[in-house]
Amino acid sequence: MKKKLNVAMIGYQFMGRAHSNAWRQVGRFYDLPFEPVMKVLVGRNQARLTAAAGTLGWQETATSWQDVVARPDIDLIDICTPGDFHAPIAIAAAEARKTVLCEKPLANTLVEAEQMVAAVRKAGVVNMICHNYRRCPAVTLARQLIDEGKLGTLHHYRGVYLQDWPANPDFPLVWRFQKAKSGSGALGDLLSHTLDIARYLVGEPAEVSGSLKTFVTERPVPGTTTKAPVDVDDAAMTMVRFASGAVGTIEASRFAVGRKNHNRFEINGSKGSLVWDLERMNELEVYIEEGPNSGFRRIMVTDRSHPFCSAWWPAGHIIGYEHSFTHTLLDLLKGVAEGKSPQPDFEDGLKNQRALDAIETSAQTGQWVKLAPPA
Ligand code: SOE
Repeated sequence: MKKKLNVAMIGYQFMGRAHSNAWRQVGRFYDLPFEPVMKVLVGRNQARLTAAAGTLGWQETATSWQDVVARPDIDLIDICTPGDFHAPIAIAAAEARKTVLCEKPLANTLVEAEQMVAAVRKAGVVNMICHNYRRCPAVTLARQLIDEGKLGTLHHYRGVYLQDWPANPDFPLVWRFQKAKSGSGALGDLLSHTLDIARYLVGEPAEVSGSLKTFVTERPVPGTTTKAPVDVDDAAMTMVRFASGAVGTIEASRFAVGRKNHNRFEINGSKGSLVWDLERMNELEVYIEEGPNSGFRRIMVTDRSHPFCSAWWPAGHIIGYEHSFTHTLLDLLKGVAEGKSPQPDFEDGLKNQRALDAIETSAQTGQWVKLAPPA
């Protein structure tokens, strides 16, 4: 009999659904050190919460996250709320000696992110931030190829993350358009992912030159025709000078009409290049310089030997977006067993946040902003 690990999850919208699916699947496909138990789902509206817990598979519900964090039978807190709740919940969870998993971006402000890192360091608890795209098998393979030196010296990172869901100016002023709730717009929501992939594959950014744009400056308050101001960006762009000497561009937009979830990067090194696109997430395009007939080739990253693939289907039987969350939980649970935070952890979240903060400063001043060298 495996030891049980009781999980409480706060929030049950899109990310809560994705995490719940992963909690349900992870132990059915991978041999885990623990048996995760979907113990408590936390939210504010009891009727909606009860319905969500039934659909998603949680045993109990609770309307006070403070009570749940204090429960001695809860081992792990999974934070899927809007950004304004990340810091208070994560800090309380760390103080209560729970393992903490937190959705991205880590916090709404740099100060909060620093406080969160201080709390998990002091408590010595295992912690992780959910940048799930690192664990798409093709992205993990990209890292392996880079580590093996197949690309030589890295020169360029070119990342885009494009969506279009609020391009209509009548789309309501939901929390994602309110700085107090979300911290920022496309910057924290989308660019943070592409930046995380850049940090994972290319290394630390040393300097950024950013630009932010809000196209629709007021939107209808939900359920009314009254408009109120939008105080976050709709699009965020940055040039990056990496500490390694590589250079990059990252662009994120919610106004790329026709693009639903276009998350793509290209990396060019002295000996080769890599291209990945979430819309074809099982494939990695690889170019290795080998003379006139080198050409790009397409690797289907579904062989048993490929990262995370041994537990799924026979080669060629593709997996999807949701699997990246299952892989994230797999590594989190292994981390709990070893007492070691898997990457990306809160420290990574803080480094990401420093870069987001620098991009905002640069957008305001029109100057390049240097990031402190990694501690
Ligand atoms: C925004 O639309 C969003 O849901 C992000 O918040 C997620 O992190 C991203 O993976 C998909 O898009």
